[in-house]
Amino acid sequence: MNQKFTLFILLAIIYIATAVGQMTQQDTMYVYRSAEPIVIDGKADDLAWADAEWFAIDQVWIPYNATMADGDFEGRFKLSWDDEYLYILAEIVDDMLSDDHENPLQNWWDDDCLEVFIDENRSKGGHERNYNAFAYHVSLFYDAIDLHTNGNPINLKNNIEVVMDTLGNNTYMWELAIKNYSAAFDSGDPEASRVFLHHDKLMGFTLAYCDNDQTTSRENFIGSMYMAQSVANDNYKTADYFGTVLLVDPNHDNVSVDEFQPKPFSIFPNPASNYLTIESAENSLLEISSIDGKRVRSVKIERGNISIDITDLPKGIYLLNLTSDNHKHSEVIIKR
Ligand SMILES: [Ca+2]
Ligand SMILES: [Ca+2]
Ligand SMILES: [Ca+2]
Ligand SMILES: [Ca+2]
Repeated sequence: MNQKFTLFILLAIIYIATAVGQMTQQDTMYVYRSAEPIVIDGKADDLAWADAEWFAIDQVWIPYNATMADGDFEGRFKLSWDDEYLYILAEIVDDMLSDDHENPLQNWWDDDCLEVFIDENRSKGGHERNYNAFAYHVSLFYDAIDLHTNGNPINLKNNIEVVMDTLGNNTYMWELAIKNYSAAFDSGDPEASRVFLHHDKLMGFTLAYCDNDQTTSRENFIGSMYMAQSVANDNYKTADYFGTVLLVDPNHDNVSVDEFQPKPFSIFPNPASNYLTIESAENSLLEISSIDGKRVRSVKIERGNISIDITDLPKGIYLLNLTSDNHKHSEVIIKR
């Protein structure tokens, strides 16, 4: 078999596997750059949406694995991106739209809302009282509620542009443009931590819907990722179970088959206080340097998982380098 044909078969198998199976933490969603800014109007007529793949919102997390009546809920979404935004197009069927709490900061999860989970740098780890990741509850009134560092809800609607259009037959088209921020996000000065997107970037992402049908509370919570029962409602506090998105620019120079493979290294949590976990698919050399260039760690690691004790490092910013025979990876890490 020639190489191209083998590759075709391989891609076909991957495609079929993703098309029929549930999305798991082992899968990667390839998300293609939009050649032009997407118009946020709840209409799917932008060029980028034409070819983008649908992903299902079909995992009932609450009550776990419950069967929902026909027409109660159906959801699917597409993703795209450019330097400025991650774009979402979500088609939602919901038999009753409901928002019982006039104050957007009260029981925000109990009203109908699209819940967008984003871990900008796919660091994984906790995000309940920090901005290592975001869990935007986007309401029917376009509020975007997440938890603030003090544990109280905060409306981050400025981070998101959203329009929901009614298509009829209880079907609604949500279109969103989302600005991205690092863990240093400060709602008082958001631009200081703004992150722009680029080819080859890995992000943590999951989309969900909180469905309330005029009963004053959420009856069903449905998401795009398979979740084990014990952690089915944990996405709002940890990014460990988010899905993986790989941003691809088809016009990028040297787009090769190799670049479509998942990254060989994963480092988390970031920021970290005591231990860094390195997941490495290859034997490699790990080096950590302080901001003034002083090397503070140099460790040969074998493929698999390894924990690095960083308890003794002063708080601050470090550069971590991983070098294997085939790959080189650099990442800024924050020691808390
Ligand atoms: Ca549009
Ligand atoms: Ca419903
Ligand atoms: Ca993160
Ligand atoms: Ca509803």
